[in-house]
Amino acid sequence: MNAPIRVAVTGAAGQIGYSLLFRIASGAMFGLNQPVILQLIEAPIEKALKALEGVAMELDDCAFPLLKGVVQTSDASVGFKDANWCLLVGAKPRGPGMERADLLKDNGKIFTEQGRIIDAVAATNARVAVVGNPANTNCMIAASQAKRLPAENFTAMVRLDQNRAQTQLAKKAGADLTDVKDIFIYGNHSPTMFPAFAHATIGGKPAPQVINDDAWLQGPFCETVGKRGAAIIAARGLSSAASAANALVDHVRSLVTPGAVHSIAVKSEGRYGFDPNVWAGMPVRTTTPGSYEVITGYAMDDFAKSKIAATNKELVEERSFVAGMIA
Ligand code: NAX
Repeated sequence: MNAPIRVAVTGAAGQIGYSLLFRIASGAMFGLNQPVILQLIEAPIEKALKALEGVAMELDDCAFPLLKGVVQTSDASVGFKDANWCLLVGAKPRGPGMERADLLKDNGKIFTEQGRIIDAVAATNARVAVVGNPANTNCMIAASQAKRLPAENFTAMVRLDQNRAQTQLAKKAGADLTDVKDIFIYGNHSPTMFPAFAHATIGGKPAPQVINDDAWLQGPFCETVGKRGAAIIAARGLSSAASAANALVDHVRSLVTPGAVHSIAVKSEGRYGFDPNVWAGMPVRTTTPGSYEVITGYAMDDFAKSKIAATNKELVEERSFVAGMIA
């Protein structure tokens, strides 16, 4: 058995937290030989902290063998202390009539502070994964505060979009889900993101050849994946939570599994035509646990280039709204 690692989770009493924490504590994220200490961070709101107490009681009641401790706090410098992984789930939701620019700025304040504190108190070489929306831009803001931790340690989650795309392709092809490979998400975690179907394979053959319906791939497929979050809200009355928690388990699990190929949002450095300083979804291959190399060299046709240009434009615009917050 390894020594326990510390996993900090913000927004721990929220919807996603309620699905996520039990998966981490059961070993789904870091494996069955890896004990964990959960460091749960909530906003300094009485109701949220009370709810967090209840979640911690339920964690106790699960008697998870791998769970070696639970910290509950609203103080980020306590919650991120010595954390090996910082999972930034908590964020301010968009209220009725709220402008996108205001949402970006309000969340920008949260992620500026969290980025600064993580850089000051988290473990050497801590990894940060951002889920709270707007995830790509929040990740960029947090990373901009870091002087000690390198930018590549900060990733944002597009795995839910990848998982959604994989399932849609399998259903359309009448194939088993596990036969669908190499479907990667480019750009923002928003309806503009691009699931690059041309590079996917189904049963080892190119997905466009198997599906044989380019109009569906370019139209309904991209639209269904892009607007899936809104469809879940319309059906459930609440945003995706269990599937988002599951996607974060997958995001981190893939990042600690050498050889795994998957999509994460990283600092683009100009790859695939993105602005060099935005965090954009793209394919990576995990090298050593927690580290990865971006897979470059996938050729993009005109359709793909136009989709990437659109999602890049949105990321650049988001950055312009928070320009004053980027250190
Ligand atoms: P909830 O509103 O249920 O929970 C959020 C929790 O965060 C609340 O308990 C709140 O008190 C807490 N919080 C707010 N500010 C905080 C701070 N400064 N420090 C610590 N905790 C803080 O939202 P939930 O459904 O759990 O969603 C969380 C975030 O995930 C939202 O921003 C949501 O938009 C985003 N999502 C991102 C997805 C992705 O694929 N990247 C998909 C799912 C989800 O929509």
